[in-house]
Amino acid sequence: MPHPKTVEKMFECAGPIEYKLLPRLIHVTEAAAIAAAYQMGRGDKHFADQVAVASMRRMLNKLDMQGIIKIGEGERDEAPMLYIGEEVGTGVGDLEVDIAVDPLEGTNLCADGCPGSVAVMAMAERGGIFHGPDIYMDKIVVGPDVVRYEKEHPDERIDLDAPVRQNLEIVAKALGRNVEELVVVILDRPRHAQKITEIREAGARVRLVTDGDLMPGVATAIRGSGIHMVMGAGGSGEAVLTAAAIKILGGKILARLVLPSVANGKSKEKIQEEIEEKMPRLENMGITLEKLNDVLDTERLVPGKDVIFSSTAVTPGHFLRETRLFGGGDARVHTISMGASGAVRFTDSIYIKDKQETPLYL
Ligand code: VTB
Repeated sequence: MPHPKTVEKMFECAGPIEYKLLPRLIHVTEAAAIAAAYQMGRGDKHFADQVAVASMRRMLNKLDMQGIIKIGEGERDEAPMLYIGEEVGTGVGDLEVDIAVDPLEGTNLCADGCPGSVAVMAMAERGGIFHGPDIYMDKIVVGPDVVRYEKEHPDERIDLDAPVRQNLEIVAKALGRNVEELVVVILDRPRHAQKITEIREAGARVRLVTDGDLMPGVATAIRGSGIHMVMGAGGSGEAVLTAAAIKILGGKILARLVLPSVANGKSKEKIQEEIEEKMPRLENMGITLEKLNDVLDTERLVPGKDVIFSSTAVTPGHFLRETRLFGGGDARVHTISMGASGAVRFTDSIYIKDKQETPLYL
């Protein structure tokens, strides 16, 4: 179907989740971001996460839906709430919704008052979000220009197993740039030392981030963000959330599950320990040791049709302004939200407490 040209047609295209829940989803991530912003820079990442989780959970439970958390805070962070499998929503109505959530992506960044922490959530119809374990995913994320280029040049495709240089050359051609002009975001971890060297040797520029490679993934689909590609292994939940946004924006992610002990080059014993600890759970999800190596593309990670996504910055973002707090509980938040119909919003919202007292600035 050709892309609808008018707002009216787009309105008709929106599925029930986008139509009914996207306006609410924005409030969910904004509430969590404001809660976290009060804990910014206080050095307590667990508490910052906890208030964001609690806020999100309260907001989710006000929504008329039968929601299930598919990607949550269950295993890796051992946070008390919004765990995988948790049911949320009032249960009223017939909207059956799968949810991926990271109430505070970049907890360290928030606790340290550093750029890059966000509250983020995605939703889709039942079965529309990858049901996977909270381990790592190795991944490559690129924007829509690369997808278009691949369609025009079927022999030149981004490949998770191809040499770094080859992938960079495809991205450069797709963007009409030289490899030297590309910026690749990658988590600053010893496990990425080799990849970082290869990116640099190929001539591209690297932006290392100490945490939070989810929003840089989204940024690959936004011209002017200065980010052209994301690579490397990070949280699998973060990768699925990236996939939700990148699917809506027409970009692409390729990912592969990997056990943290393997990615981080731990000893044979440690790897064996992790296999014994995690594989039974993984097998319950239909992921055997062989399947662990499957390449998961955007469609596998987020097969949903009625997908929505919202992210609100807590601290300054790659393309979002931070949450700002004023007197007496007033707050100003910057959010990117979007739905499968193609409606993408950057919203600058002000929550005023006292209408007479609060000055409103442009
Ligand atoms: C990444 C990053 C996250 O965890 O997922 C990372 O995107 C996982 O890697 O922001 P490490 O175990 O090496 O930290 C975060 O940094 C936090 O969830």
